Amino acid sequence: MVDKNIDYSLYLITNRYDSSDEQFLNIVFEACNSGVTLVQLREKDVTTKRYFDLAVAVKKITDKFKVPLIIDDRVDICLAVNAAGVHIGDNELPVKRVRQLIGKDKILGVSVKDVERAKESEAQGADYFGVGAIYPTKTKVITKHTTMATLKDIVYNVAIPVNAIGGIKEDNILSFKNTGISGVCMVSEIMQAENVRTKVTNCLKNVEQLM
Ligand code: TZP
Repeated sequence: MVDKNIDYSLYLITNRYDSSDEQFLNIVFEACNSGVTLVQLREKDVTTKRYFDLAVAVKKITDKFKVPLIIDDRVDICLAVNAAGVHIGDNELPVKRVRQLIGKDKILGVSVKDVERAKESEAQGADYFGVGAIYPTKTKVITKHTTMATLKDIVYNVAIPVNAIGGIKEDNILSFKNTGISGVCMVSEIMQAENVRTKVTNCLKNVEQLM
């Protein structure tokens, strides 16, 4: 059984950019070794086999550090590697169906951009939300800007953890003070850091001030 008492505070979402698999896995290793609290493997445009192989390799690392692994979009990959959970966006299976497929013990994350969808997704079995993009991002993603006011509104209207995403950097983490979020999700700030250990350590210090 998966422990659902998850620490969302520093949530790393992966992107491989142009790195080799070895370089990519080294970054994930270093990030986990430095204290990220949750990892999401996020792959677009890869074959099922490639996604599975990457998930197996990443899970070896996350397991070593006892960091839960979430798989983006793909329920089948989540189940195949026995990941802690899956994260879905707007154009995926309905939240209720995903919950039925993964069972009650796995974590189900959902991207939401307004209170209405948040309430509906919560009722259908979501465990946490990712809300954004709060700040402009260069990471390849189909998203739209979400205001701090909307973020706070969602936090206020749901009982489950809400995490901010989009353009979050070491230097703007403190702007989330008093928003009530449970964590910050970061892609490029960590995956492209010159020194992953220093970056994660500094981000953790800032995140601690939010909680
Ligand atoms: N969803 C909303 S913004 C985003 C995702 C996956 C990308 C965030 O990337 P970065 O590099 O942390 O801005």
